[in-house]
Amino acid sequence: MRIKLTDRDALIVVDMQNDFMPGGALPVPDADKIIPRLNEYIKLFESKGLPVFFTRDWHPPDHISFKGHGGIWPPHCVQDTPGAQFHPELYIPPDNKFIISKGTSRDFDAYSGFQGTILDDLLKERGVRRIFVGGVATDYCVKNTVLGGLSLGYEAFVLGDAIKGVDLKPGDVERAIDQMLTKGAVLTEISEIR
Ligand code: VGL
Ligand code: ZN
Repeated sequence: MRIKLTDRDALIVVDMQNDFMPGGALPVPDADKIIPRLNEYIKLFESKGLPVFFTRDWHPPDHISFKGHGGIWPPHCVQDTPGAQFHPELYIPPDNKFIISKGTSRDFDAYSGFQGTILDDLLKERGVRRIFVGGVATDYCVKNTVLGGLSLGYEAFVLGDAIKGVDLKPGDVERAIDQMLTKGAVLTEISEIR
């Protein structure tokens, strides 16, 4: 299926932070391998004057998702630490980009970039109707961002060649993709997008 980008489209790059990369606090296998492809998408959207949103996990040091504080995850993406920075090779455009921090309050977690943020308002202000979503993790924040967008009425495209998952339980990634498609998302890749 060929997809032509229009002025109602936006790119959402999910959580491409050091802690989610190999060697980080909560590594997603091969997460760094998708950076070149994500950069292609980012430059494509930039070249068309379309907005690019970068979500980031941005937790306080005692966040409830952390082991010892009620959660299941090792501490990760603690505000203002190197692990919370975007991977240095990720291309961040100088203009028309937005950083969306989530999971910022101690007592709430957010797997969706829409949860507790102004992402929906920023998209609506710009007349965005279709979101293109890549990043990590397929089975957590990518999935929940796509499902959140769909339930808010956006059309959602999952960038199949620019996502990586955790697969804590084998099959989680496949199930996550299936769930997104069942709710109406479209799975696509760079060769289909113009
Ligand atoms: C994520 C686990 C915990 C994600 C964030 O970005 O997918 N996963 N916090
Ligand atoms: Zn987190």
